Amino acid sequence: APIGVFDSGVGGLTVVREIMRNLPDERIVYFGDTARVPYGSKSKNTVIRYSRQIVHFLETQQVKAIVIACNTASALALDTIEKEIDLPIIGVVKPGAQMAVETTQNKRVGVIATESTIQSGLYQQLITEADPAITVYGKPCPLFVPLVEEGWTKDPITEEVARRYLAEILDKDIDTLIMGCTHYPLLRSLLRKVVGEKVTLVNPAYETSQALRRLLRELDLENPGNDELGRQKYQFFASDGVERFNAFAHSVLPEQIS
Ligand code: DGN
Repeated sequence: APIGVFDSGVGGLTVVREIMRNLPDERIVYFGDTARVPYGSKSKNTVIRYSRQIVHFLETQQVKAIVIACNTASALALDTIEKEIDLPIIGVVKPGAQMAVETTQNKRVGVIATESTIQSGLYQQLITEADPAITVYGKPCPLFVPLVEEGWTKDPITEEVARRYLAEILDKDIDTLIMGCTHYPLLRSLLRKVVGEKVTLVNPAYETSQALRRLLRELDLENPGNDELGRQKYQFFASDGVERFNAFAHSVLPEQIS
């Protein structure tokens, strides 16, 4: 059976990419809610309602586990949805928060994400629960999503935007920065330039692929990897704009999809 992965749109493909790379024997069914993106500025109730609908769709695809690739939906909807379904389900926030706790030496961690994710306080909460000595500095960076979708991941304009957004948290002398939104790992080299060499960048998409591997192993749900799936291996659904979705997918994923 496949892994169900969903996101508010195309950004969750950064999570798909990590699952493809790190769990190459697993099948994936992806749903991107491109008709209703962004989630980052919507209320908790709305994000829960949308997430619930998508989870029901994924259940009809006979998935064995679900990954909420969207940071906003992970922060706002996971705790509600996990009580409603029988399937194992994980989000991206917890794996990202855990890695930040393990990484920081000076106990000063920055989180950049959408407005809703920062406002939910979940990254902050999980980190300080794990280690109360850590201080977390959150900063919403709403302009990053459209800039990435425009393809401006190496553009001087995006770099200037990043400098403005990050000035405040870099002043706090953080040594670890969580890229807490699906799109931000695509800005990795630009962010590296802005934050310098001393700050470790945490990618929740990668950490989630590792958490998924542990979960599947624990529940004995790993795919043995001997079936011939061909094109069926990865399936993608979007609620609107399939052309645009494809174009973005081709720029993010390691292999061609249909
Ligand atoms: N996928 C969203 C997130 O990771 O928070 C970003 C896109 C959005 O819905 N604003």
